[in-house]
Amino acid sequence: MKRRKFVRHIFLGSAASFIGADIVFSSSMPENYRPVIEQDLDPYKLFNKDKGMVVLNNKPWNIEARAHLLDDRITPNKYMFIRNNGIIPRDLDANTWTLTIDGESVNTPKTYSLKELKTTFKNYTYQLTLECGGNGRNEFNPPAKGNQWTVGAVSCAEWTGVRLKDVLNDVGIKNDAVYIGYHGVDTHLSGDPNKEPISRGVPMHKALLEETLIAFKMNGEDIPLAHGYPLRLVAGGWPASASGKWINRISVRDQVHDGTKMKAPAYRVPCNPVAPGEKVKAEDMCIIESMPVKSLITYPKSGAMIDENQTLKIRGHAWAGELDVKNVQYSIDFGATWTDCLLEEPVNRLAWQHFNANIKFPKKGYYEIWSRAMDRNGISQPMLIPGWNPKGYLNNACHRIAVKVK
Ligand SMILES: Nc1nc2c(c(=O)[nH]1)N[C@H]1C(S)=C(S)[C@@H](COP(=O)(O)O)O[C@H]1N2
Ligand SMILES: [Mo]
Repeated sequence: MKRRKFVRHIFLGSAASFIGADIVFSSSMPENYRPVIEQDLDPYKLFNKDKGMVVLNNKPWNIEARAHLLDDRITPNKYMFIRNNGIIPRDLDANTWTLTIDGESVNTPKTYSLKELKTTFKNYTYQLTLECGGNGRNEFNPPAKGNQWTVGAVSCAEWTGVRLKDVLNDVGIKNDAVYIGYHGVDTHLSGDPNKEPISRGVPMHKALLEETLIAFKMNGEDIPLAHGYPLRLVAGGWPASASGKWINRISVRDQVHDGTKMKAPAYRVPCNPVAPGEKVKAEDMCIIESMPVKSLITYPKSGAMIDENQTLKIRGHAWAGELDVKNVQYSIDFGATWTDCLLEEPVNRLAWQHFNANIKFPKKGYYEIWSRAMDRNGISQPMLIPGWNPKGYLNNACHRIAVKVK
């Protein structure tokens, strides 16, 4: 599975608009050279993000939301986290964009133009929850290396595209198909055009689900560049690393996809629980599939002051990977007692669900409100922290906010 070989000036063309001026001596720029101004640019303007978003890393760009910014039912771009493993591509032209389906398990590879994809196959729109496998990593002890996400690496936008299933059917898939793997055009941090920053995928049963989309629209508009313009895979409910951005190729494999970041320890957890800090052998690490049940209180903002006798209406979202959420409860006494919240049905499968509750506090003082969701199979969020794992994935602890009653 060799990567397409091409070198180019990553930064020409649209780079000018990006910098706000022509690069006068661009013809003398080394190949793959990144003008230093990029790291100085204001990421909020660059990506149209709200000023409340938190930049965790600028090389590559990784930006997270905060709980109260995720209050919308459908996450708008300005509050959507950005997770990159490499360098965001430039100069992408939707008019000439193509997607190739190849791999051992297709008889004849086929290439579609973006236009063909949009017009040949029926378009579907779903709200899909995307959460980074490392969301919540900052709470693990001993600490895990990587972006120290708190709670904000999750979103639920409305994605429009074609079903991966329809496209795979059109190409024709052999019986020995096991997995699909995506390929995007972002650049490896080293600048080496033969290395991919990431190339992951999903098993066939997930690839063939109705909600697994090859998407070209987000919230009714072209997908913003940082989120995968002009074409991305969206496999809601699974670690968002499975949802490849800027994709131009999907390979149907006769084995578990072996692209970059498919091997242990990337996006894997110990198959069986381990003690905190323990070394885990590669063969004892399992690929993360459906994400665990989780909830987020998006109103009020942590630290809210309320008056005695005031009823506080809290609200938020809950999600549970491939499953739906059966109930959400809140506690104001550190988990000693729990009360049911009102929980809405999901708009569609794999969309997060909204909850709310009216809370009365017994007297003045400091409180914490904890939220705890339970999935369809009866599994709840752990109160504080789930099993430690080497890379700090899957922290689905109860969300907790502080409130002062005065
Ligand atoms: N091509 C490509 N696709 C990618 C990535 C990447 O670095 N390159 N990062 C993955 C990871 S780890 C996550 S969590 C999601 C983040 O999607 P977002 O930036 O649109 O929120 O994209 C996934 N798809
Ligand atoms: Mo991720």
